[in-house]
Amino acid sequence: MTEHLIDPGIVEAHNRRNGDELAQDYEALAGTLSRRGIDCEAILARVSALEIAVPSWGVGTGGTRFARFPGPGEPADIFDKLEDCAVIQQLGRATPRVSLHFPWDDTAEMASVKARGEELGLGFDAVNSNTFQDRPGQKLSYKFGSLSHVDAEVRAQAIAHNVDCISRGQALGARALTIWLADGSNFAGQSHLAQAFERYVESVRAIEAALPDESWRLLLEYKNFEPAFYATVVQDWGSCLLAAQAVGRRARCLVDLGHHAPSTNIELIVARLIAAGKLGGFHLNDSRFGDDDLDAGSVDPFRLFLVFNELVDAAARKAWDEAPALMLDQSHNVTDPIESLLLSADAARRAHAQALLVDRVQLAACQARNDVAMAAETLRRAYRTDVTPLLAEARRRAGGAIDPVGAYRLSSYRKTVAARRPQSTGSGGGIV
Ligand code: RM4
Ligand code: MN
Ligand code: MN
Repeated sequence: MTEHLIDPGIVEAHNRRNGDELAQDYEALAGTLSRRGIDCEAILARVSALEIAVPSWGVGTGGTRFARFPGPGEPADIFDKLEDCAVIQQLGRATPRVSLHFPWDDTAEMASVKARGEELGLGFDAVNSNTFQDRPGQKLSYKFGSLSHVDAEVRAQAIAHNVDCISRGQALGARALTIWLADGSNFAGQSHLAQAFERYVESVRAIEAALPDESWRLLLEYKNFEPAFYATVVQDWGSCLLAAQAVGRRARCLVDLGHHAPSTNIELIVARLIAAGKLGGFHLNDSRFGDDDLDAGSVDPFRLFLVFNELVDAAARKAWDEAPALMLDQSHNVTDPIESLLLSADAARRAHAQALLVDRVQLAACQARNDVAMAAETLRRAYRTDVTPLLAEARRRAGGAIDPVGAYRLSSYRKTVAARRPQSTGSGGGIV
């Protein structure tokens, strides 16, 4: 029996109050879709099956390089974080797994973390390594890089950390390791551009060789800049693809939506990675300038839709051996992280639902006759459809809340945990 941290009676009462209105809205939507030849129930089933992992670091308040302003009741350790993630799953029913980051989350035995996850109805997604910071007592510094460092001993230490992350992941029942590498240079001439990349690939090969079995994935992130502003070792999808291809079948590229220059056509990158058989996963978020880590779909929901449109199209064409893993990767600086994650999971499912509504036969016909206006309109028509009742109905049927943020506020969960969790201090900057 799953332990619920919010009294199910609160969710039930809230759903009762909103139930009649939802039933009417859902019926109206089903009618609209049926006129278009779309079975609303079939879309609902597909949307309900879409699972998005949440990052353990996302439930804490993030910050900028300048400051962090923590809210009340911040999680202090991995067990607090699991509780907040369980609340998100209880209300939203879209996020059944948590992604851990090491060493940030290695404050406890993995067996007890796994057991607590089970009690709360949570599983574990990809584990994340961290060689972008030094930890207290660490033998060698990552100041000048880690997996691509000029010194083989530093590289060996970074490889060993990643291998340790894999065994932690194994203990949790995870099946993937995600590597985001901060390595690079801040000055022209600081490092040898070609050799740094070769060293990185060689290190990743050693990590890949430590994966437990064929079902495991090694997800490689790329990022255009920061903290290496002159030249990042894995700075774009091209470098990432080269690395994934050099390393082998289990290595795949991970597209973090925020890791691109503004106005980059990310859906085109997605299409290319699918064609190469190397799209392993996503870190969903939104951004204005760079790795802002804003809530998914909060700035440009149309772009999120266009990304999902590629995924739905690829699934329909059976263009991949497995669907990419989805995760949120956001920094919540001015909102309650639980609310942001609930709304972001909803945004992802919304984009997926809208993409499922695209009339692909009509789109293909428009493309074949170069009917540009109607091709674009075919996409926009799907995007304009308000699928809110479908998302709410999916949650309700799964035992979640019709309006998850409304139910969350009613529950006073934040106030309750703030009474027993020590107040976190805001001093010092920090990215997450
Ligand atoms: C990076 C990257 C990684 C995340 C860290 C915290 O920019 O997105 O996925 O682990 O931030
Ligand atoms: Mn990321
Ligand atoms: Mn990032």
